Amino acid sequence: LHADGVDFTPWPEAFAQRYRDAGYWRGEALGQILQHSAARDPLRVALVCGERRWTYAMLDEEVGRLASGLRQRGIAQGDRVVLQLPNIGEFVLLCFALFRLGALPVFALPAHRRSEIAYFCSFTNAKAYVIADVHGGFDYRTLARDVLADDGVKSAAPDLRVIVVGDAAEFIAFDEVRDNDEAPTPLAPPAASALAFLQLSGGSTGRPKLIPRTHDDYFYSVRASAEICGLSENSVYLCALPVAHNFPMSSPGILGVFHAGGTVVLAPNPSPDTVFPLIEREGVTLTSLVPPLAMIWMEAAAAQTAAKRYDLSTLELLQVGGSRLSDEAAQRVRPLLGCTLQQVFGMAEGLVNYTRFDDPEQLVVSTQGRPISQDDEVRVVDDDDNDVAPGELGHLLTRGPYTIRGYYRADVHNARAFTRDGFYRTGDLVRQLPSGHLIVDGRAKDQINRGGDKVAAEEVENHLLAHPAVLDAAVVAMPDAYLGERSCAFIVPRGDAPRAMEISRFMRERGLAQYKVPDRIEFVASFPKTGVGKIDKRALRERFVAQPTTIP
Ligand code: J2J
Repeated sequence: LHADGVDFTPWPEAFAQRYRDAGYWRGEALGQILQHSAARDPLRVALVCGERRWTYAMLDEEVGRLASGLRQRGIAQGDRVVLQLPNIGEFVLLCFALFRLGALPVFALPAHRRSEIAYFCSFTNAKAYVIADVHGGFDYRTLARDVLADDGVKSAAPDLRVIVVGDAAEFIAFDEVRDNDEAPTPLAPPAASALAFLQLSGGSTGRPKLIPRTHDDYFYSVRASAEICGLSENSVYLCALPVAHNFPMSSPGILGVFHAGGTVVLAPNPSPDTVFPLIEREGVTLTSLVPPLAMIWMEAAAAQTAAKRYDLSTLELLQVGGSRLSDEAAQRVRPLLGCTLQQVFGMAEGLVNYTRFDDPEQLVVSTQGRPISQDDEVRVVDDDDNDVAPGELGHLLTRGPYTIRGYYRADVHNARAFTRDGFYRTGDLVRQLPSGHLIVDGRAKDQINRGGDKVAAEEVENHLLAHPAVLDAAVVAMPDAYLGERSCAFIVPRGDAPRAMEISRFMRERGLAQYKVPDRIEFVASFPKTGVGKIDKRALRERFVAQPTTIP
């Protein structure tokens, strides 16, 4: 366990009481989302994955068997399980099975590699690691072998079991975990005030931070999101983003749709070739995308010919978030896709903002929405934490009924990432309009937002510094027409500069997710410095402002 035995920072009791009194926290565990909907309408289709379909009753039954089977294999309440699956039905089954068991999924992304996964497993003392055999041309069993051989994992997660969906090789097959007994043992539901899972932070530090969310707080954000987005049992949601990400999971995402009793359609990838036929076949009514994908979909829709045209007319709502959508792109959504746009500005730490259906068009295309809850407290402050004048640009601080009060096992970092009175320092620069709507206009955190994929500069810099020919390194964002930003590593070499290719290969060999490998590498003799002698990243970034670059 953690040194002082506390894994997360609870809300002060007065706040917790207020959130319960207001009806936000209802004492229900996330597993009940499925059970409620199965009781209401057991025969409705809950989940579609390729040619496979599950009704709510089937899903509920299967989740119960899986939870029981996991329990028999020694996974108990409170245990951590690193879940790294693509958009397949088994993700949903396992996620709910772990919720029902009270074990905590750690939501890794398919793009993560040895460096990230070994860290998640060891840092959380994980009991199990779940993968698909092969996906997107990558064999995750090879990754699992590397993870098991990692010294940190061996000592911190000594009995890590690997569960594989598909061909399990020497590992445990997912199909064998299920409890086949006539009546699988019912499990005691976890307390709603307990942790439900660990989500990943975009982060700005050397190691990714983990976000502890409780059943109570997350359930509230899901329920309120489903209401704001008008979900019902007739909603058909296409999950095209990686399902483990907070946006497609909860804003309102798959959990919101299951809560409303609608249908979730999992897309294996977000390309128009894959999703347009799915939208037509399943009568999809809403989906969520990051801005670069929204732009690709719009182009593809505009390019549909009379001879080969998919019917997208069922699509009512396109949610866009994860990074800033330009006003120009926002204006094109309805003309090109024939649906309503909703901007979503959220974060896995909590606060989620939506533009509303009755907002004037001007607000929908030019703002990133307003908070879910009346009890979301938002402050916009200067560098000294003083409130700026209304409408001025400043740092966004927030606290509320579904925003964490601290990262998982991170006391030292928490002292910096949260104010003393519990506001989360989002690292985003915003303006707030009198209506409460926020406009995201920059970032103070040392992060690159690569079309929604967050890259912590310090994490990449640490890997670069491990190369013998790198004396110093600074990773900054450069503007990009397609992704919004890409990453550039400025490197001061030790002696002769190595080739950029050599650095990229080194980064991959260190087991870093591909999206974190710098898009561009520049060797320089020295770095510009600020008055106090720190690397002046602003000056480095400004080298690109003159000529935005796109690298195919
Ligand atoms: C500008 N920046 C944005 C937006 C997020 C819903 C939607 C997104 C996320 C998410 C999420 C932005 N315009 N519309 O969890 O539930 C940047 C901000 C923010 C960070 C959070 C959800 N929407 N961002 O993106 O945890 O910088 O969550 O602080 O991945 O993404 O990233 P993440």
